[in-house]
Amino acid sequence: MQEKILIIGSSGQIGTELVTALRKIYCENNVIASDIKPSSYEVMNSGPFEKLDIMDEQLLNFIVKKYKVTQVYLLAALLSATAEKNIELGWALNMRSHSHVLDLARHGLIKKIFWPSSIAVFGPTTPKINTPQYTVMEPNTVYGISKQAGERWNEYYWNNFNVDVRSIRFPGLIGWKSNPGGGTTDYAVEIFHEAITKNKYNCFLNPSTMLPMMYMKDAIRATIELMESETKKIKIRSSYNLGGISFSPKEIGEEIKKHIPKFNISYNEDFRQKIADSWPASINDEHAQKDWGWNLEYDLKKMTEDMIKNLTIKYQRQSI
Ligand code: AKB
Repeated sequence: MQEKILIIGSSGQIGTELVTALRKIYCENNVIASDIKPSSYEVMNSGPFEKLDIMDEQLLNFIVKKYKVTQVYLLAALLSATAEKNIELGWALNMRSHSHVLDLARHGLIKKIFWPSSIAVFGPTTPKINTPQYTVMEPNTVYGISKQAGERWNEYYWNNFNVDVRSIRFPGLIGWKSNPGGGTTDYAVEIFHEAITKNKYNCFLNPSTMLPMMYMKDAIRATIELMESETKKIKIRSSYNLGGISFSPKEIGEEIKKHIPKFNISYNEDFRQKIADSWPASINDEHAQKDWGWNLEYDLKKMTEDMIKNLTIKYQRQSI
């Protein structure tokens, strides 16, 4: 049977790249991009796009039936920093969108769901180094609480309604195709933009804040590998830990300096420092490795080279 895939949140950090990757595998017309706002030129011009406010359950059902959708990737969410500024919207959007999509599967309209969780499910009482899959989880941000509740819903829908929902606890994601999206880890995206355009960056976290991060190419590959794994291999239905690479603002600054010697980083902590301090510094992902063969490709050096190369070309093209 031909898969028809709906991506909700195609204008965001993951969506921008995932739509293109899935269109290469499943063909342009079988991957429907959707978002409340238009997506990148590449996404808008390579296949179908539907304007969708994910709070509108009726419209979601209409789109799913119109295209005979079989799989949904629900990427729309308010990230940690943005959700702290509007807690009601953060909670409503993150929770309702999720239950709308889970219910599509429960009622037999779709067969498979991808829903990203986050390292934000952990909190200040979680062991910080090499954080295990199963551990204390007391998140203290709206975003983290919504992701933790979402993980519990995933497992509940799998256990009680056999809903095939798959999930990854993403670390901070770094990519060059889209702009930062309101997350605490987004300093590690902003730093590249400012290094290339201004040779300097004023970081909102302190120099030694270690956080787990991942290059977008690895994150997209992980998502597709998890979704394409045989059902029997998926032993964890809440969400899988993925480790990525751990570094501090000082360390990434030093790596960027190797390519842009004039680059200078300064520091001015804001409210996001407290969020970062509540998250792990590094993550243990042995379950993902064992269950579905996860393997990281990009380290800090390789990611920095690729980011600087591609972002520089992007800015050069924009200035022509
Ligand atoms: C954020 O910083 O809010 C996100 C995340 C870690 O999920 N990038």
